[in-house]
Amino acid sequence: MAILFKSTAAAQARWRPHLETAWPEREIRYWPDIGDRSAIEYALVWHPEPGMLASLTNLRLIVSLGAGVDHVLRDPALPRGVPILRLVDPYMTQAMSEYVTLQVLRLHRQDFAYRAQQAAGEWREHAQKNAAERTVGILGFGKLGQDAATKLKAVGFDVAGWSRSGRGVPGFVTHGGPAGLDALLARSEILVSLLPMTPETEGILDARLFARLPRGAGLVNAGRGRHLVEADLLAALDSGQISAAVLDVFRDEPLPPSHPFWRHPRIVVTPHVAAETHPPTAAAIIAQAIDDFEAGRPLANLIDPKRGY
Ligand code: NDP
Ligand code: OXD
Repeated sequence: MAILFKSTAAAQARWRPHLETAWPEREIRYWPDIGDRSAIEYALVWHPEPGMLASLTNLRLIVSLGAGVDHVLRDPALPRGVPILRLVDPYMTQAMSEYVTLQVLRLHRQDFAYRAQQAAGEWREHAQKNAAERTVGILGFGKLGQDAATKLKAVGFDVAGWSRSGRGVPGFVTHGGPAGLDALLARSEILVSLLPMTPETEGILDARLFARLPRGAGLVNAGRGRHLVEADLLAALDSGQISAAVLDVFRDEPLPPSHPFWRHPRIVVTPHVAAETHPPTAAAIIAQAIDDFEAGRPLANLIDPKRGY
């Protein structure tokens, strides 16, 4: 029985010592030196090449080396019936909440305006609300969305969430499905997207959605780049419907050097770092999940391929 690890060379160097500590007794094979494919029962992957997983004829479990699974589900040859586990790591969740809190505060405290004024040497005050007077809406009220909401609420923000089911979350107003989206958008001066990438969410951050936000709303996208219709964001910034945006994820990563987002005065770009995987904690979580799987214990974070997340 062997475990395959497939990610970038840089990620492999970061993960390797932690995987070997987590599984001293197991054979771990690192892409591309994978040997006899039929011996591989577990595949730990980030952006596997389409068809690669199907070539592992005795595969029992696919583990995403990230919270999102869109990079696995995009494979048209994905072997049917092999369960897919995603990474849920409290260390990563904390990282995302730190990122969201920083960016929501940046928008709330009008940091874009003050940075521009500093560049121009301009001393000018703007009226400032308290956090309790600022409404924040979170698209995607799952593991990451709920934790970020809790931390934003602790700062004082008035936070509500939107999910597919609209299931209640103690302490928050929640909205669900397409019918609940209007209500969430209408009350969100700052909109944070922490949605997974699925056929239903692709392109959701578009002109139609921006038009339903209060004028001058701020946007944070840390879900996936393909949620955003880039031209619609640029138009909404030009018109003032969106006042500023913070983007961590992009349709093309790395973001091409010539891309207009890099130099836009009201866009902050970060290079997909909102919540990086953290091998010291993640390797132990994955090792425990595989032990549970082998012992027939239920796994908490299996995804539903039909739902797409
Ligand atoms: P979860 O599966 O825990 O939560 C997903 C949430 O999105 C759920 O609330 C779900 O609804 C909701 N949702 C899914 N589809 C729809 C839809 N069509 N309409 C409305 N709501 C929908 O995922 P996580 O919180 O762990 O992660 C979310 C995403 O964050 C990841 O998929 C990934 O893309 C991104 N991410 C980005 C990182 C970064 O560094 N930028 C790092 C880690 C993750 P319901 O509750 O009803 O199921
Ligand atoms: C993830 C990510 O999905 O880093 O974990 O984007």
